[in-house]
Amino acid sequence: MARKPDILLILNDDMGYSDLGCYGGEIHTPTLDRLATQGLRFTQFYNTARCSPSRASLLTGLHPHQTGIGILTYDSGPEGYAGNLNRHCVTIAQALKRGAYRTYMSGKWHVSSNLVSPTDSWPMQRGFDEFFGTIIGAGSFYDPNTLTRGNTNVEHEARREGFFYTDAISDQAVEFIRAHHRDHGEQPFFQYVAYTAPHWPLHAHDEDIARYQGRFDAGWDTLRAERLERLVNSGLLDERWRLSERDPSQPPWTEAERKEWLLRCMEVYAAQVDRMDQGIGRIVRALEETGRLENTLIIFLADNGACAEDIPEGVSIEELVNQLMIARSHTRSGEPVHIGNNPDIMPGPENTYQSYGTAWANLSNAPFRLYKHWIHEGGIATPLIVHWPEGIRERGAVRHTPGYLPDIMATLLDITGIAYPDEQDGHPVAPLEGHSLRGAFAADLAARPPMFWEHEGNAAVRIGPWKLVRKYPGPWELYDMVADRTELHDLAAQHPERVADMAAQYEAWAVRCGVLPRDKVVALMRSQGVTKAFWEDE
Ligand SMILES: [Ca+2]
Repeated sequence: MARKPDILLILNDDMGYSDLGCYGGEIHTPTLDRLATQGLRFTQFYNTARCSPSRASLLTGLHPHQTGIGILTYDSGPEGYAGNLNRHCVTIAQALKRGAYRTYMSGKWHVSSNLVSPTDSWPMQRGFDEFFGTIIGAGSFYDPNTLTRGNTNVEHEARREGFFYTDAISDQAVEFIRAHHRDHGEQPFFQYVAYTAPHWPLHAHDEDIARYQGRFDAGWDTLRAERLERLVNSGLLDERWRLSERDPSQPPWTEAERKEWLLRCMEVYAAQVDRMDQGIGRIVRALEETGRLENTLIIFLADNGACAEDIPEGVSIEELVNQLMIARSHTRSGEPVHIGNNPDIMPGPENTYQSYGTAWANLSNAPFRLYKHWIHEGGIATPLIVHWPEGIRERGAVRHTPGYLPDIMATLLDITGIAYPDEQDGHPVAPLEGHSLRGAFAADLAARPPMFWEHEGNAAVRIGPWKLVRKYPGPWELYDMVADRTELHDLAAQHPERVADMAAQYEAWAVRCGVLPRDKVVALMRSQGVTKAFWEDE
């Protein structure tokens, strides 16, 4: 029997559908472009709209609420919203270990509420043989909080000259591959590489930022139209789909103020993605040099759509630094960090902490509507690149088969021939929710079961061409995704019976998976003394 493939699962953080070069964007991503032209690009793959829920779903093949990750990882919250990966799920690492895989992780975890002491929801207790990365969901790229190796805090490792988290994640992944090949070369490996780029704060190197000087000067309106044109020309999107309107809260580019600062924000964002691609290049090279690339299944995707969150000036440093642990008050050399989107301060260096804001996120998600947090296409549509020379015959093809995060576990088990367990460490495990996409490696699949999403009351169900979607607290909207994937023509009024049927299927799913209505979540959090949930700001 042929050796089981090595598996490299690469996830990044808060990136739009059309940012990568091979998905119509301006950003220089030669490594991902190469993987796409020698592998497959999926056009209708979906995440779960937010960091922690997406990671929980990706890792377990379940829906986030089933795993204890209803919203994020704060430990205040009712059943199903506990903020810790619970015992009724298994991770891909735990499942693959049953098939003699060795398992490695480099990067962001973000499915545990305890950031300080190891718990059974930390990576080493969830099937990983080796772990280097952060437990928390965001932070300085120069000096990340909760930097951990195994179960030990190693924040001191960031104090060395030249440390940058994106590079550290890449270099660790390379080292894991080389050490595995040297010490366990006959065994297959699973490696999960979870970048924090390009999540805020906007941190990047001058040389990477310089590459984008002038690249975005045409402004968001022109660039959104150009992206759609490239996506259509490359066969990823249908020419019938119209560009969504510019976000109504944002001015036309011609009327925008503080353009020098605005451009710098987008240039730094691009540089963050660029730096990640450089690192993926080193990882792919390590696979080539060890002779493992041909039989490595590489999967790349993003955890949610681009993020429109502003980091206001005057935001509480106490909250960000001490309570949430997602920022540092001072640089490693002792300078104060300026937190907030102050247009007099150019983002990039360690003493800044900014985000690129709504208008650029609107570009990142072009041609779709809305952002991270919402279940409209801008929130959940992600690039999905699959590369596996020994397992995929076609080169550079595009697949329109819809899929979502629980399908990744199902696909990996299908390919490796490993059974999904019904118990782990004595605890019963919920049945797998995903469906294998292995068949789509050869050709588009004809049909798939319904897909469901919920996050903060925003929700959707997709059945065949129909998508029923709700922006909390608004009513259900209905879209024909074959005719109108950019969600511009709400057909709910024309199809009341279809709306009622799909809404009923959604409600049944929500009850089965432990989804609580948003007002109930808020009320329960209030009753536990939480005066304002972090996610209510957004
Ligand atoms: Ca994210």
